[in-house]
Amino acid sequence: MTVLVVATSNPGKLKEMQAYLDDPMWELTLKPPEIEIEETGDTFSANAQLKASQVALATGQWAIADDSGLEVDALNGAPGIYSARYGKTDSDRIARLLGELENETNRQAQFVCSIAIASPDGAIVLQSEGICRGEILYAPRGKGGFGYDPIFYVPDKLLTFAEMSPGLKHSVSHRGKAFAALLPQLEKLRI
Ligand code: ITT
Repeated sequence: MTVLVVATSNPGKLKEMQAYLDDPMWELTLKPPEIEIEETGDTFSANAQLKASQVALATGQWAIADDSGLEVDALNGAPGIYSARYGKTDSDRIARLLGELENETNRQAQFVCSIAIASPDGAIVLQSEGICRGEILYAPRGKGGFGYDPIFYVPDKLLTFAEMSPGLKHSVSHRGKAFAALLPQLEKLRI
């Protein structure tokens, strides 16, 4: 069993990542709260690499990080990599986004998730990305999930992420797709 430090402070993400990494090969531990990484990259991928690499170096263990966010077409891709910094709480962030979209009729958007895994020396050994297209509703719907889930509607499923079971969100979401691409590569590593 190899220790893998999950490099996130977001409890919603952590819960999903734990479900995807439910494998006896890994002993998951949480990033110590005193390790704070400044997200200075200008892409999801750069920030995921930064978080994984810095946490691996600081702990001397393998580390996995996820950088993700919501890109809204009518806002030229905003909030994008600034999704977490769009407000203090999930409801502030949702209110700001809905305010900026107001009566805009183009509600097309996508969630993006980039994942990186670093070895204990900080080197990035694996990376993957997943995208899920959807639409931004005019008002929140549903109580599940976290973050922007209540306003992100997936037309194929007729549900918001917050109305989906964890299993359904897993099968369609940006994070689910990124993990689906990553897990076979991870198994090949055989650390
Ligand atoms: P860590 O960096 O500590 O992992 P964070 O919340 O700061 O946590 P990010 O910088 O990657 O993470 O920001 C992601 C933002 O996008 C944050 O506001 C999330 O709530 C939101 N987000 C990401 N995935 C989401 C999902 O599946 N559903 C809803 N919101 C999501």
